[in-house]
Amino acid sequence: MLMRSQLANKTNSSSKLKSWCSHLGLALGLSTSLLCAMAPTTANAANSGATSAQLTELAKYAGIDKSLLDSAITQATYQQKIIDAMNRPYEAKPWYMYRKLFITDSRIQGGVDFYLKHEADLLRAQQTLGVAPEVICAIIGVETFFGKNMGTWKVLDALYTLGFHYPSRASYFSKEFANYVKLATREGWGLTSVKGSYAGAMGMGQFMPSSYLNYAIDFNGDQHVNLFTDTQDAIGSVANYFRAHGWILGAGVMYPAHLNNLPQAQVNALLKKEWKLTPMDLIEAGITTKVNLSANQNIRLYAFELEDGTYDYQVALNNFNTITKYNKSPLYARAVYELSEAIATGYQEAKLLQGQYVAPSGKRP
Ligand SMILES: [Ca+2]
Repeated sequence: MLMRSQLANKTNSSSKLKSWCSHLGLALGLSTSLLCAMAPTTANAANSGATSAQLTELAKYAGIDKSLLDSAITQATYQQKIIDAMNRPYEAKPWYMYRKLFITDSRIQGGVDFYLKHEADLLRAQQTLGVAPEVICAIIGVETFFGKNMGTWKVLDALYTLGFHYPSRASYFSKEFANYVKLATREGWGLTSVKGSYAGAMGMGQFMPSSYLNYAIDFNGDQHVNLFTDTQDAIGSVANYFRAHGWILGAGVMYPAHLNNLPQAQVNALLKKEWKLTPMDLIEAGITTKVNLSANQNIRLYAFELEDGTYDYQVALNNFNTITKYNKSPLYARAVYELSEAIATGYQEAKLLQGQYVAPSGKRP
């Protein structure tokens, strides 16, 4: 996850590849290591490592003693398969294919089960952090299938390999390496004992070390932040990340847009406005939505490719933008949103069977 939002700032293809491989792996129930790291390993690729000056700089950045980094480096192992995975070309998938990977009956049912099982913590997250329970469920569902696929790489090896042997992303990953050492020291983890994705993302919500340090919280009061086996912490941490990135409880996420035969050139101009678009722009262009959008907000028009080659146009609101802070792909954000809606509906139905009516959450457009 969070790794993806940060990788997302770098617009090269490797972040997308990783994200895609991770997604595909999750969707197929495979680990990313199985799916995306099948190229042969070359031997002595790990000769060059960090310089002492570099480690001094990183220690200063992370606010830790350099000796911790020196020690960590000696425990890390270069993994050629991680480099291979990062280098594999990325092929963008259209929405109609992407959707099928994530909006599945098993993932929806998994989300309903997760919601029912952790209802009290999810509702507490909603009350104290202001984030919709079904969205927290959907994130954990998309990222790791509710904690089932959290990654099989040693995080130390992943961040060492990418931080010191992958020049195009070394600046980012070497900092994450230092953040990881800081985090592991704080939490009392053995450096080589923690597993994650091949990019070093950890736990049920796949937090990169910097996000773990900055946004993960102890939501059950045991003095540890454990996103691996402590579901309460995972729920609270995803909610806290969303809170910090502007989620508005009770506000809408996205709505279908009706173009009403607007010429394509004008549609393209509106797409290009990104988040500078306003509801007044839509009105002026003759684009309609079934709901009346509040005037005083920034919105964005997105086009999602359908199987027949046409596009499905949607108006995205602030909360959609917040989901893209977790992973910048609009496909990811829409998948999370649609999954969250399906989970919410399934939850209401399950509660009804228990004799309890739960009103659908009204959303202000
Ligand atoms: Ca805890």
